[in-house]
Amino acid sequence: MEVNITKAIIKKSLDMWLNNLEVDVVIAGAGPSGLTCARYLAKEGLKVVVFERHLFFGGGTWGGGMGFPYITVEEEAKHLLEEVGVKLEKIDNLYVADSVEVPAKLATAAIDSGAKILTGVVVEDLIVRENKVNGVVINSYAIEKAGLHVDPLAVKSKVVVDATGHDAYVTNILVKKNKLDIKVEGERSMWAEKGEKQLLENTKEIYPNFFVCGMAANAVFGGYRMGAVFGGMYLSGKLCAEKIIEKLK
Ligand code: 48H
Repeated sequence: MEVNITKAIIKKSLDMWLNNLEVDVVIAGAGPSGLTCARYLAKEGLKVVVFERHLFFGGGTWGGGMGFPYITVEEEAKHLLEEVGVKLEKIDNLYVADSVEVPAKLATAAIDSGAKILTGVVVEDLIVRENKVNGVVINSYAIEKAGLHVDPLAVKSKVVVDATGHDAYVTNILVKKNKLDIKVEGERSMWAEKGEKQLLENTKEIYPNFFVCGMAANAVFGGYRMGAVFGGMYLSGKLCAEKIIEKLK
């Protein structure tokens, strides 16, 4: 029995990794923007892998607002939660959703659409050839956390999306290691309405084959933070997917 358990896991993992070494899109970060982006890309039939450093998906959603277990979403974005079956209640001009239900349903929908979410994997670098991004360099987050000197592996992709949230981690690495003339501005203090609008303006391809979405997009371009309103994150993820689909057509 013990050997059968081990064999089943190793065989399945090996097949899965071999099947995901060359994909259409790699998304770094399984927060609300990354999960939404993954769902829309996979729905189009694209091969999508989401690498998430933590063992859980959902990014900054679980804790709601200051630990109160709800998030809010605006009218324009509520359909993106309704599509995945999230229950909403209107309070004043906003809709309120359960902060545990939302990531669970976004991830389920992304997986059911065909996206592969791999947790415990950190995107630590990029493959860049002739001024174009060609894939990502990955490592086990446990190895990184332990500070072990263990060399990474790599996955090839046509497009990479930075959906790593406030730190815009992957963009910072891209800029630093490739000496790019891109300034990562860092996000600004809270201004909900403005920050939400800026998310959409800032969701774009900022280097050949490299897109930013969600809070990472505002961090790159110096947009405002918005607190526990998430409509912009879902809309940004969807817009990013639409731009990638257009590019890969
Ligand atoms: C793999 C990584 C890496 C890496 C980080 O922070 P997120 O939830 O990001 P968004 O942009 O989808 O949503 C932002 C939202 O949650 C938020 O923070 C809001 C609305 N804030 C407003 C405010 O005022 O504070 O998710 C990013 C995910 C996380 O799960 C990280 O663990 C993961 O990316 N991640 N995964 N490789 N190098 N870096």
